[in-house]
Amino acid sequence: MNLAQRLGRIAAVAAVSAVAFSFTAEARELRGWNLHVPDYPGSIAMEKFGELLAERTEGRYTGSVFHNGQLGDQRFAIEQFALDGIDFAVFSGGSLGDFASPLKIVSMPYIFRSAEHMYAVVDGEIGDRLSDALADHNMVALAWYTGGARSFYTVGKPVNSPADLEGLKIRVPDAEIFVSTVEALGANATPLAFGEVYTALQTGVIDGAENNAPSFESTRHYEVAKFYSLDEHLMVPEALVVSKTLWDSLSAEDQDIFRTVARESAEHQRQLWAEREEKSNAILAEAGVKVNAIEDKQPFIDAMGPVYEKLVDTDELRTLLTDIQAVE
Ligand code: BDP
Repeated sequence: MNLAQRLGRIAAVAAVSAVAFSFTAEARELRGWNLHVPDYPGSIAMEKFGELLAERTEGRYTGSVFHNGQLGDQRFAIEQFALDGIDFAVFSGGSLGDFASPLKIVSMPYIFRSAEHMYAVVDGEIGDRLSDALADHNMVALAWYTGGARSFYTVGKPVNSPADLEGLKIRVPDAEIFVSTVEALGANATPLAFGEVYTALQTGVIDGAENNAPSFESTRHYEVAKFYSLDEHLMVPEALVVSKTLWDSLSAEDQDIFRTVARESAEHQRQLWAEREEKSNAILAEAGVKVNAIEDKQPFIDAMGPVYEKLVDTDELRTLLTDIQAVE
């Protein structure tokens, strides 16, 4: 889809939703962008955000989630916030990092010691700093979902060390952190939209990609890529954001409601995530995917020096990095 087609689609979607859902004069139907299939953990949690919002505001605000990237790919959707084309969304910290550099830091390779460490960082004061950094892009981050840990999946052979990635064309999301990380590991990073990866794998345009198990499974990429090598190079938090224009128009009471239901939806997403990971792993095993545990991740970690040198390039970002590392 080109830009004009996408804008046309957004306008059409907006018109339909305005007619279908405006059931009282004051009711405001919020449009939510989502990349994933409807039964994905984040998709269900976004729906829950909309439902809770309708319940707690007694129908003054309702949410309608457009799944499967129907409203455009991620970079395009992020840009839409500046134009008030989308009211809420869940975006990858890695993708947001191209717009607001602190988000890049929270998406650096091997930055978190564990999922608990990531939650402690984004749920605390640092999460507020990240949200502030998004203000210029007309977004407020209300809560954080987990994006799991991303690892490589390949068509031809497993990956045991960075040397195995040498010369391979690996699809990455179109954002600097993903490109830099995968290139530092020796592969040819190939940015492509999420929805284009299946065909690219099938036609041999790429040799592999990288993602968490639920995305690898829900996209059915495993039908083509039969090796999943768990180096877990990126653990990327995902922000549930609302438009700042909308946020600034809310009363203090409504802001409280929005924040509370966003946090409840994130709680739900994190629980669903653990269940979906298990289910995805079972589906992958059933489909004959060879999962490669990679006991020694040190060579992957050691290769990340240049990524840190290149991207953590201001005092503000260096302080943020140290602060993230200091969180217990
Ligand atoms: C998924 C993330 C999404 C990314 C996508 C991708 O939830 O934000 O954009 O991977 O690889 O896991 O494009």
